[in-house]
Amino acid sequence: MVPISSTVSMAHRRHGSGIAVSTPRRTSLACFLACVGLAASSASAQYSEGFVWNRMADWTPRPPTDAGTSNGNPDDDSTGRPCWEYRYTVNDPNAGGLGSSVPWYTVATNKSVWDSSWFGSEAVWARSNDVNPPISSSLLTHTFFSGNGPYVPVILWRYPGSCPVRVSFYGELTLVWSGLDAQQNTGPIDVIVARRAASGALTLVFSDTYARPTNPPSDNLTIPVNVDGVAIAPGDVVLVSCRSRIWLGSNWSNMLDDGLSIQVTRSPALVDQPPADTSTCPTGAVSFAVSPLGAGPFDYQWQFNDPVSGWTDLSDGALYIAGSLTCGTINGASLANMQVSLDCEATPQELSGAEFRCVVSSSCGTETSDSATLTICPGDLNCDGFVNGDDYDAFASAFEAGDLAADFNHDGFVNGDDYDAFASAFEAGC
Ligand SMILES: [Ca+2]
Ligand SMILES: [Ca+2]
Ligand SMILES: [Ca+2]
Ligand SMILES: [Ca+2]
Repeated sequence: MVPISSTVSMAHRRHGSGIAVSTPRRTSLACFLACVGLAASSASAQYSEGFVWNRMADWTPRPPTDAGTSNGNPDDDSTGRPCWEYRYTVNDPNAGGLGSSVPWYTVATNKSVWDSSWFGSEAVWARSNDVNPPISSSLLTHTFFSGNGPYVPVILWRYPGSCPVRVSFYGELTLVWSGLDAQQNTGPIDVIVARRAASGALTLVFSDTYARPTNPPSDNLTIPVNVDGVAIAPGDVVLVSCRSRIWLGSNWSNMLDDGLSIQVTRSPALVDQPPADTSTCPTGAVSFAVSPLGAGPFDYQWQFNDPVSGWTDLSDGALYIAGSLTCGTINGASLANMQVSLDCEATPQELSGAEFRCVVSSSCGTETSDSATLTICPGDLNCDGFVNGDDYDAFASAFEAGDLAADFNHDGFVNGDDYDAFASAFEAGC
């Protein structure tokens, strides 16, 4: 255990070390305040594109009567929904740093309690009154004394929305190597921003191990963060934490996270995986699939980018191109998985490169997936995925016999034009 006297001493020095808050963080806070107007409607708990969570801006002090309790933990965002939860990992002999089999942020956490005065200074969430690890409005601290640093602060951001979104994590984090023997606090620091899905699956959004700067020497290191497109569904949690790797002397490492913001960049986000590009032969069959994000039920509407009329809703049955030419059969135009069986009257080149996409809807709204491209390999006559001598032989024998199977340009005649067209498709390969 950390001696109380050491803890007191640490705390006074911690604030005496004078961590500067840089201008860019102030600027991002101002930007945040300007963006609050984009707040979501409170009825549906749906957050609009542009909405920003910033822990410092959302920080709500508790009344002194809440000291020693976890009232108000989690703290709420600017719409009044609880989301910022203050915790710490409990000593676990198996817990290690990034890359270990049991990294610290995967270990069970306990809720912190309100301490309205951290050794006479600012308010924090902590293990108990003046007991490490503290988390203030702007930073979290991993403290260690004589090789003992078993309590690591962990911030949990619990997504308070009822509909899935995609978010960006942007801004900066600043590490500060501090302590009574700060010259000994030279060890690297692990930093994580991780997403924990409702299923319990953990994904690192942002993580690395940072060495204390030596050239030039500095106690501070600012880390830019810019990760976009992270899918967040109801029940998901984001963990933010830092942990020193080497525990020497009576020291602590701070991470300022007030410059880190989470912004909604897509709302609602209903498409988890868009359809994939695919290729086939002129008489082949392919499927396009989209997987949804969050809870259903979902409606699906597949679309085709028609060369004449643009994006057009598909329905089961014949696939038309340019309004009239039948190019095959659609099955599952309103399902998550759609099959396209090709049989083009037109030359298959007219459909090659065609784009398909899916409009996914739920009670949260609508999202259109990215499009997938269908590539048709005209020279692959026997549909085995390759263009080789077998295809050449198949064409040559049909051509010799005057069989319409050799009518490569689909004009109703078998002649030299077909031979030339097949020859160039053969050259091109798949
Ligand atoms: Ca708040
Ligand atoms: Ca206190
Ligand atoms: Ca072939
Ligand atoms: Ca022909």
